[in-house]
Order: sequence, then C-alpha cells, then structure tokens
Amino acid sequence: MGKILEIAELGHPVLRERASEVENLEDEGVQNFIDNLIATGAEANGVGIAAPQVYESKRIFIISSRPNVRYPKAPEMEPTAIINPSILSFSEEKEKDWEGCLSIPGIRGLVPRHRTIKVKYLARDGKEVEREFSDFIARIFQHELDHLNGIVFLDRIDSNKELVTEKEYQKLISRSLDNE
Ligand code: K1U
Ligand code: ZN
Repeated sequence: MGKILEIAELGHPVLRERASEVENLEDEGVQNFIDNLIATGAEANGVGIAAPQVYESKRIFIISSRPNVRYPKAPEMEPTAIINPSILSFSEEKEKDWEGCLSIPGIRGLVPRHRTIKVKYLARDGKEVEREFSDFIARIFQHELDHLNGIVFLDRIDSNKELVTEKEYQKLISRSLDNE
C-alpha cells in the first residue's frame, strides 16, 4: 500500500535536527506519508521508525512490536503512528538493553532507558491518547522520540565498550540463549 522511502544514515544533518510539530493531520499528504513510513519500517524489519529517518523533519514515528529473539515476551503491537508525542512522567528505574538503529547499520549498543513511561500523543485520526508503556515498547518509544529531537542511541550509551558490531551481537545473543 505505502511507498518504500530511502533511509537517512548517521552523518546526514536531518538526523540531528529538532523535528517540527504536525498541524495538518487531516491532510491527505500527511496520511499518505504515514502509510509510506509504515511500509518503509516493515520492509526494513524495524520495530520502529521515525520521520527524520526518511528525511522528513516532522514529529511522527511508528511503533511496531512483536516477540523476537532478544525480547521473546515483547507484546504484539500493530504498526501504530505516534504524532506530536511527549513523555508526561517516567520511572526513575532505568534498564540497559541492546538497541540497533536503521540509520546506523551494523552497530548495536547497550542503552539505558526508563523502564516505564507515561506518554501523550495524537493518533493518526487526530484523537489524543494518554497511556503507559513499559519494557520493550517503552524502549522503542524513547528511541523514536530521541530521533524527533536529533538524538541517536550512540549519544545515550555509557561507554564505547558497550558498542558491538552486528556479527558480534549475533554471537552474544546465541551464547546467551545457549546458557538459558
Ligand atoms: O528507529 C530505528 O532506527 C528502528 C530501530 C528501533 C529500535 C530497535 C531496538 C530497540 C529500540 C528501538 C529498529 O527497529 S532496528 C531493528 C531491531 O533492532 C530489531 C528488529 C526486530 C526485533 C528486535 C529488534
Ligand atoms: Zn533509530
């Protein structure tokens, strides 16, 4: 249904800008863009994708969660558009876990994130939503919200020693599954 868009990579200035609020959600162009963002995230096998990652500096992202090797208990969440989001409150407790980024291919890092967050955003039909997310979905939300503020996960890691290549990450994951 949607068109596949090109993904911007680290070094392009669009990934370092603060994206603009969306004011015309009823606009057909904005609705088509959301369809294209969903299609692009699915094609890239992402669990999220933010508008700046396809060179559009707008406050829109998609979350699309499913159980996976790293998070076998991750809830199913159909691709959901999140518009003009904000975090209302968060747990002091942070957890570190592995993240990747479609704009930083081949690298994974251990990123500390708030475990639980209360958030507010507009759904694609313009309705205001307030809800709480925890664990994997809270992590995706924080990763994507960072993209709207020009922040990438590399900015959040505690040490460069907590960065690995995709090849080493795959070895790490299979070793940790063997030990379960
Ligand atoms: O925004 C992006 O660059 C997408 C990124 C989001 C993300 C990944 C991991 C933790 C938090 C946020 C990705 O989806 S990269 C692909 C990926 O890491 C993954 C894919 C399927 C299952 C699990 C992770
Ligand atoms: Zn990313």
